[in-house]
Amino acid sequence: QEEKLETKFSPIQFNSDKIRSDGDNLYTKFTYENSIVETDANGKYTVTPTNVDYEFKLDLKVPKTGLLLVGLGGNNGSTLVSAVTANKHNISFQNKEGVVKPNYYGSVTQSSTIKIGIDKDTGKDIYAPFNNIVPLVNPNDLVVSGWDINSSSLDEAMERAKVLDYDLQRQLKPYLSEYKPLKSVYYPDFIALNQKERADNIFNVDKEGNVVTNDKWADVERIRKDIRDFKSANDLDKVIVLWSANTERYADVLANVNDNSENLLKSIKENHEEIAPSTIFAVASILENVPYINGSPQNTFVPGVIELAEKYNSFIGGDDFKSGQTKIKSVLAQFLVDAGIRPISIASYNHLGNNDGYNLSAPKQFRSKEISKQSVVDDMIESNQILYNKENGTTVDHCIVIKYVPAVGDSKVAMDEYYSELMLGGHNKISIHNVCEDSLLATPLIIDLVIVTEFLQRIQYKKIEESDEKYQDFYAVLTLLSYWLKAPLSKPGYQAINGLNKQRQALENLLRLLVGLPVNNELRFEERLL
Ligand code: NAI
Ligand code: DG6
Repeated sequence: QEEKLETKFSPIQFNSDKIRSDGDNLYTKFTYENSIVETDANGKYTVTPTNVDYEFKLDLKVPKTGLLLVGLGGNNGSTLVSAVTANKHNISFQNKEGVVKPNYYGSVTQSSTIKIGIDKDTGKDIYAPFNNIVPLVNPNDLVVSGWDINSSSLDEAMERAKVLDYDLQRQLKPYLSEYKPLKSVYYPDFIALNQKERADNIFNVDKEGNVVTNDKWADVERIRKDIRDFKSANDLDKVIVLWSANTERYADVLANVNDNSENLLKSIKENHEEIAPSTIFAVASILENVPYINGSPQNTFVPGVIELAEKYNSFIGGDDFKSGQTKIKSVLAQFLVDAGIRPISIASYNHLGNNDGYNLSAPKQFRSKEISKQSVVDDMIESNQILYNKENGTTVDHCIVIKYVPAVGDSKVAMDEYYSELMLGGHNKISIHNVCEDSLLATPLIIDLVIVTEFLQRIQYKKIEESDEKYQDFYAVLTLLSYWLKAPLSKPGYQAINGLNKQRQALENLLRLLVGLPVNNELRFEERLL
């Protein structure tokens, strides 16, 4: 039995004999329990419980962290800088309902709690703030900058976005006017043609100001330099790059082009047409060993990019923020299937009037979004062979419609109909009308993605029984970010997990195990056994 540790890293005292600290790091012993299933030729399962002993090492020092947003001048970008500024400077404002204090509602790390145990006397569940368990970056301390193909300063971008109440915009204006997006890479073929007039802040232009796409390696080098300059100018320990720019069309995945890391680098140097701006940003980030997160649906993470991230052990995560309609779907569809009810069709419509909607009104960009919105129920269907099988069918009719309606601006309207089969030929229809204030839902996700990515960089592990004493980092594809993403990128060969509750459980249990608590269960023997 090891000595009890005084937990200075948290306001909570964790009395676990599984943890120790040398002041700089927290070391935790954890037994990972699972069960391995073997299926024989007749489909019979044999299940064997397994356990593996690990030691985790968490660096307790919270680093000075910078965030570089691609698409800084967009609705999400300007709302993110507004949120951080309002919270940092404690800017309250007046709306028609009274005074509103700044907050980070919608952020799991800042505004949610996790269960830490049950009360000693009453047995009642006790919850603590998510960010009280282990040291995490405070979003107020993030240094934010980024690129945009549009030159507007962020006060102008905030006004253009029409997301925030006027009284808040008025107070934020002097702060936001200080933010000017860096010049960016623009390859017109990848985003909608209707974005062309916005593109006045580009570095890949010739002397006459015409866009050139014939030196893509120079574009990588330029972004790499921007990352390094930002880091040194702000004296940062870490930088994270996150794509919140327009949705691009899918890039074709081609043999000898982007199918492995070597071909990918060669194709960039040869200015191949399937190299997108987002590829340039992802590759630059990986080569700088800076995490890169994709908040949009395009397939930036082609096999060559994933392999490059693996080689450099540089973190990547994506795709596409899961903010409103899809977040509800990742709860509701899971609920229906887990309840033994058989969804037959899901029809999802939405209309929105912001620049994202304008870009998505072009067919190729819509297609990227359609793919990411559609994939969200795949694993749930596959999990239940009583409901989905050869006889009944193995799919749900899943229809995605997005329309651009300028009048509704950033207040996206999402309407869904879930049509399901019940017992003995019965049917159930659930209709949802959901007004998503898009950027106010998406911005807290950006904060969480950044804070959790930084945190994951501070965790290392080793298997206890192995003689090799070296601690390792997590695998390069950060599937622990999937809670916030519509089409979670997974390790090649593994299936994406879409259910929101499963995604959240993984995060909670990671925090719990690091402080020496058992993984969460709801067995509640205190009340259920005599
Ligand atoms: P937006 O259209 O307001 O902002 C995008 C910004 O990216 C624009 O300012 C544009 O000028 C800039 N941009 C385009 N190409 C660029 C490049 N190559 N380099 C640098 N900047 C570039 O869009 P919004 O609402 O901020 O959304 C951003 C992205 O996030 C979109 O792809 C959207 O589909 C995705 N998303 C948004 C969600 C939301 O709820 N707001 C949820 C899920 C995904
Ligand atoms: C229309 O679907 C625009 C999109 O960018 C969405 O607003 C965004 O992808 C959020 O999607 P969801 O399905 O999580 O509300």
